Amino acid sequence: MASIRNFIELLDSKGQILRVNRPVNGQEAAAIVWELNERRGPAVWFKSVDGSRIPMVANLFGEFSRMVLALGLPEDATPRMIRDYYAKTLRHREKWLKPVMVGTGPCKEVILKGDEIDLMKFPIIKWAPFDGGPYITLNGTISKDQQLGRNMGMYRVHVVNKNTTGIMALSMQDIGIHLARARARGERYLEVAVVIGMSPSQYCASTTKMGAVTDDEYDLSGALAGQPDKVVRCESIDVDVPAEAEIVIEGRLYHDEPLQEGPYGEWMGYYEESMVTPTFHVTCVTHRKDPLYVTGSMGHQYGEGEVFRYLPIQSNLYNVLRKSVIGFRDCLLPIQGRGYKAVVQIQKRYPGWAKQAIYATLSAGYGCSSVNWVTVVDEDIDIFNADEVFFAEATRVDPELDVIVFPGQGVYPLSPAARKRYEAKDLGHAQGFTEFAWCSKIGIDATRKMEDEMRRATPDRVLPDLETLNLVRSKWEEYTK
Ligand SMILES: Cc1cc2nc3c(=O)[nH]c(=O)nc-3n(C[C@H](O)[C@H](O)[C@H](O)COP(=O)(O)O)c2cc1C
Ligand SMILES: [Mn+2]
Repeated sequence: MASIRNFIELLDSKGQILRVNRPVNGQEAAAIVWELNERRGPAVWFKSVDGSRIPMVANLFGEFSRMVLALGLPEDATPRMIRDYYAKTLRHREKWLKPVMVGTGPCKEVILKGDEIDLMKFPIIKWAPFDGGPYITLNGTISKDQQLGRNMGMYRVHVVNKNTTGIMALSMQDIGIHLARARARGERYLEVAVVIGMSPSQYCASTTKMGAVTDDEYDLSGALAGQPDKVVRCESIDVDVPAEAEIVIEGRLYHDEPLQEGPYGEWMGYYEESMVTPTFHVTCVTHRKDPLYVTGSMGHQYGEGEVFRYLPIQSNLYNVLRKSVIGFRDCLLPIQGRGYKAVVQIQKRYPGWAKQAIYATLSAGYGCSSVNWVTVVDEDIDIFNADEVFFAEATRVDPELDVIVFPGQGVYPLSPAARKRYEAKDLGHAQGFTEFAWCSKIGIDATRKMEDEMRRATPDRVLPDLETLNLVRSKWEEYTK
């Protein structure tokens, strides 16, 4: 799928887009998207939000079934199959496809500079009632570094006025690394393009922590799409953007202009306090002649924030743990855990292996740095079934022996449980911006215990005689008539 329009057509053909033709305000649009998430409902196309003449499309990716369509997988694919496909595509770098540069594209049909620039003409809404302002929520934020190459990432964008925004460019994210290097070179700003309405594979790549800062998200996008991405050079900056995008906002991100943005209702279901971010000054806006403003909501368990984060973070954790955990079978960040809780399944053949799995999971690296709780279970526990994980935690844990609490450490700044958040004084690469929080971590060994684990062995589970159970099941009508 080369563009978001292809995806919208596909969803339309399957009756997966709700049309809202009456004009609504931003809070009504947000409430409709929330209700659609409650119902695990379709995507939505709004003709006019907050009086804008540009339609707003939301919730395109807010359900696993639509993510399956976006990635061209069989329609009955489970979240686990989607994860396996994504993890494999990330591993098989030899199949990644380089983008091709083209002269121009639909994203350049309208070019606006100087006084013509007005972000307010797009239906960029305030999503939650106590948000600090309107946010661009789904984007590819693209920049370039002479040595490291191109980068695309999804970072929240707080719109302040018609040509100014904040961008949450943390120093630990690739955009932050680019910005820090610009600062070290003595430059005041980094050239950045915020792209809205990209192809599904570009959106996915934008949310993915690649193997290295030098990896180009376009290469992964090409592999996911099965064809190379087409990119065009921006008008006012030296950055390459998807030729078939709906809207491109070009500008300069200033590291010496701190901006107090937020608060913002985040993916995990809480308002995260206001943050200090660099300031983005828009130099040019280009868009299609009839652009669609593509966006999504945060905060709901089944909203786009969670479904989008599911794929890359699950896949990175899986790819790391399959190499580092002894007896590894599977892992999951259950959607209810919002990225903070991991469950790891192992085949435990020696005493203490579950503890090793705890250490490995909490050391899995940046891609999974939000995890502050890991539970390890055996193969008889279906980790995709929260009831079973709960059962294991309740019945296989002697807290004194099986719970390990690790001291506080620096973690991703968005963490409702974190005891404190920090604006970096001067980390060398960042000054004054909100960069990290402080939180401890916990590991729970919920595997069945062996006698060699300093106790009596976990008793056997109660199950009926399996032969008889199968017999009864196969002749149910006869037994019960
Ligand atoms: C909907 C959505 C919103 C996100 N917003 C942010 C954000 O505001 N700040 C951030 O650091 N990461 C955010 N992320 C996570 C990043 O997109 C992700 O870590 C990605 O790997 C960043 O790109 P990079 O690895 O090239 O830096 C968001 C992810 C999703 C799915
Ligand atoms: Mn990156």
